[in-house]
Amino acid sequence: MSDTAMSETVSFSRQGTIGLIKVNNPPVNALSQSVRAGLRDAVERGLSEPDVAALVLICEGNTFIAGADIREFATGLGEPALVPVIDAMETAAKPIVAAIHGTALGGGLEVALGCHYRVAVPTARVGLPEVALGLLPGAGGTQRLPRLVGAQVALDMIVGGGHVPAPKAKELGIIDDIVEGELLDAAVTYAEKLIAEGKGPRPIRDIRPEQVSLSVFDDYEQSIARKQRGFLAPFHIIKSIRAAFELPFEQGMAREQELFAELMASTESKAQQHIFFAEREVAKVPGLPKDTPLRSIKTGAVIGAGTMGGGIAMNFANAGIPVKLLDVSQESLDKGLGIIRRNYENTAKKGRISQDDVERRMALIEPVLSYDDIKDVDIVIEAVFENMEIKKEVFRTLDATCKPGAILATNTSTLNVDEIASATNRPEDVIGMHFFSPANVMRLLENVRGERTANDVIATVMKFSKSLGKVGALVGVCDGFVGNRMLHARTRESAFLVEEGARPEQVDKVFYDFGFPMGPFAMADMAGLDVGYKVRQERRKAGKKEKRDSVWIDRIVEMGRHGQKTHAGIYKYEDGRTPIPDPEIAGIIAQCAKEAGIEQREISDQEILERCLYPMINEGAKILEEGIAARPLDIDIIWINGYGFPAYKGGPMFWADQIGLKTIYDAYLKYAEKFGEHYWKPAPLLEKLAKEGKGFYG
Ligand code: 3H9
Repeated sequence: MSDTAMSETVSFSRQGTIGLIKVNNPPVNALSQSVRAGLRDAVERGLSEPDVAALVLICEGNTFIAGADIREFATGLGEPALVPVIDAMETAAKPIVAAIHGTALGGGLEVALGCHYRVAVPTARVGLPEVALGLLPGAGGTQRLPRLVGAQVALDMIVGGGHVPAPKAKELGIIDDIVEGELLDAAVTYAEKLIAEGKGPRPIRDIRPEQVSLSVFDDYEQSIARKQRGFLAPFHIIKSIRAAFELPFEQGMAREQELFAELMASTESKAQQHIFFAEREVAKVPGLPKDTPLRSIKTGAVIGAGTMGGGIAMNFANAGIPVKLLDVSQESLDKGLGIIRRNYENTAKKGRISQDDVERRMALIEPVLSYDDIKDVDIVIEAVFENMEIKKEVFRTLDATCKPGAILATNTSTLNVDEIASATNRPEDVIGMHFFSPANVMRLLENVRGERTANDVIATVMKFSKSLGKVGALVGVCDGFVGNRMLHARTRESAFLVEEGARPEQVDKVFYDFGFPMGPFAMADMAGLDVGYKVRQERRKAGKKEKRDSVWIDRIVEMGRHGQKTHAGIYKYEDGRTPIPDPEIAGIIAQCAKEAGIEQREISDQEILERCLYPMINEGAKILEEGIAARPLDIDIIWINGYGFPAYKGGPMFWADQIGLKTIYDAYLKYAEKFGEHYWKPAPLLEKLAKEGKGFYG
C-alpha cells in the first residue's frame, strides 16, 4: 500500500497486517510539532484499521529520532505535547515495535520506550543526553528507563548523558533484539512473529520498579557533588529518577514534568542550549563559501617532540592518522616517545583504551630526524620553542622541502602568524593551529587565519579540527589571539586587587564560586610562575612599560618559588598539590604595596568579580570590533573549551548579556573615575550596545 501523509513529516502505510509509521524530518528526525502530530494520527490510524495487527515505527535518513526539536524550545512547544503522544502509544491495544538505526536520543529514546518492543541494527546507539542541554528527559525517560534497567544504570545513563551502543543496550534490556540486514524487513518480520506467537502490547509503566534503598540516590548525589557543582540538571535528574521508585507511575510522571519545567525556565539550561548550537555554528566560517574545496589530509607531521608536539602527535594517532614526529636529536625523540607511551599506558590502566589500542596508536607515530622524511605529508604542525627566529627557520625549511599544497601550520601561542608565514614563498598555505595544554586532552583549537591564508586551507583545517576530536574556532592575528588576550586583562586586574588588599585565596575563591575549576593564582602556581616572569622581564627589557606594574609575583619568583613544581609559589604545597595560604607571602604582598604607595583595604567579593571579569568582556568587545573573532559565539566556545568558563553560564559573552551590558558599562565608568581611564575605557562596541539596551547576541 502506498504511503499516506499523516503530517508533513510522518506517513502511514501497510505491509500485510503490519502498519508502518515512517518519520522523515531531516537532518536528525527531531520531534518537531509536525512529527508529534503525525505520530499521534498515525497511531490512531493503525489502531482504527481492523486488519492491522501490529505497528512498526521507523525513520528515514541517517538516524532514528534524535530528540525533541531543540530549536522549538525558544518559541515554546505547540500542541500536541510529546507526553500524551507517547502515552497513546504505550496504552495502544496493538503492539508497537520501534525499529532503531543511527541514534535514538532524548525524546527519541523516550518514544521508543513508549513502544512495546525495540529492535535495532548493531551500529545503533541509544541515550538520554538531555543533561548536556541543562534538562532532564521530560517525556517519561526518568520513569520508564529505571523500570527497565534499575536505579544505578538509569542514574549513570541519564546523569552521564552518554550514548549506549546497541549490543550493550540489549544486555541492559533496553533493546529486545539486534537485527541484521534491511531494518524495515527485519522489524516487520519481528512484528509478524510477535503476532504469530500471540504476544501483545507490553507497557513499561506496568513494570514494578526494583526495590532499592533510597540511600542510593543520596549517595549518588554526593558522588557527583563536586564535579557537577553549579549545574542544576544532574541534581534534578536524581530527584526525578528517585520519584520512579517512590511514587506510582502517574505521580512520578507529574514530578518529572514539574522538574523538567523548572529546568526549562532556568538560565543554566538556556546557557547550555546556547552552547549546543554555538558548538555547531563555530565550525561554519562566515564569508567562507559552503562549497569551498577541501584539501585531503591522510598523513601529517609534527615538528618538535616536546610536551606540546608529543600531545599533538597523539591527536593524530587517536584519530587513526599516521604522523611523523620530527626532532633534531634521537635523544629528544626517544624522550618524547617515552612520554607518549606512558600517557597511553596510563589511559589503558584506567581501562579507557585497550593494550592493543596503545600499540596501534604508537605504531602510527613514526619518529624521524630529517625534513626529507616529511616531504610528502599533507599537513605539518610546527611545535618548536616559542621564538620567532627559530620558527622562521623551521618554516623556511618546510617551504624548501614540503610538497606543493601541504598545509603548514604553527602552534604558536604568542607570535605573529603573518611574520612566520613571511618566511615562506607560500603564505597562503600557512595557518596557526593553537593547541591548548595538555594537547591530547584539551578540546579547544584556536585556528589562526593569517592575512594571506587561503580559503581552502581555512576550510580544511576547520574540518580537520573535528577529525582530531577538537572544537576549532577561527580567530585572527593579534597579541594573544582571543583566549590569552582576554586572560591577560583578567590576570592584570587580579594582581592589582591583591596589591590593594584582597588575599590571593579570596580572589581564587571568588573564581571557584563563580564556577571556574580554580582561580587565577592556583592556576598560575600550577602552570609555573617562572614562565610569566620571563615574559614580563623580556617586555621590560624591550622597554615596554606597563602603566601600572605590580611586582609581588616577581618577588615570589625571585625567591625561587616557581609554583607547584617547587612546592611553593603564591601558595605553599605541603602535599605537592593542595594550595595553602602562606603568611610569608602575605607579608611580601604588604611590603610591595607599601613600596608602591598603595594603602591596602578590605575588598569585596563583588569588586573582585567585576574587576576581573568585566575587563575580559570589554576585551571581547574589542576583539569583535577588530574582527579577530567573527561572532560572540566564537569567544564563548573558546572560553568554555579552553579556559574552564562554566558551561552553565554559556561563556563570557553570553553571561555578559545575562547580567546586562549596561551594568558592565556603568561599572566601567565607576572604575574609570576611581582608577583613571587607562585600564577602564569602555570599548566603543560595549558603549554602543549598552546605550542601545542591546546585548552581544542582540
Ligand atoms: C529532548 O529530547 C527533551 C525531551 O526529553 C523532552 C521533550 C518534551 N533539535 O550534531 P550534528 C541539528 S532534548 C534540533 O552536526 P552529527 C544540528 O543543530 C534533545 N536540531 O550532526 C545540526 O544543524 P545544522 C535530546 C538538531 O551527525 C544538524 O542537526 N537530544 C537536534 O554530528 C546536524 O547535527 C539531543 O540532545 C535537535 N535535537 O550528530 C541530541 N539535533 O546542520 C542532540 C541535531 O543546521 N543531537 N540538530 O548545524 C546530537 O547529539 C547530534 O546532533 C547527533 C548527530 C548525534 C544526533
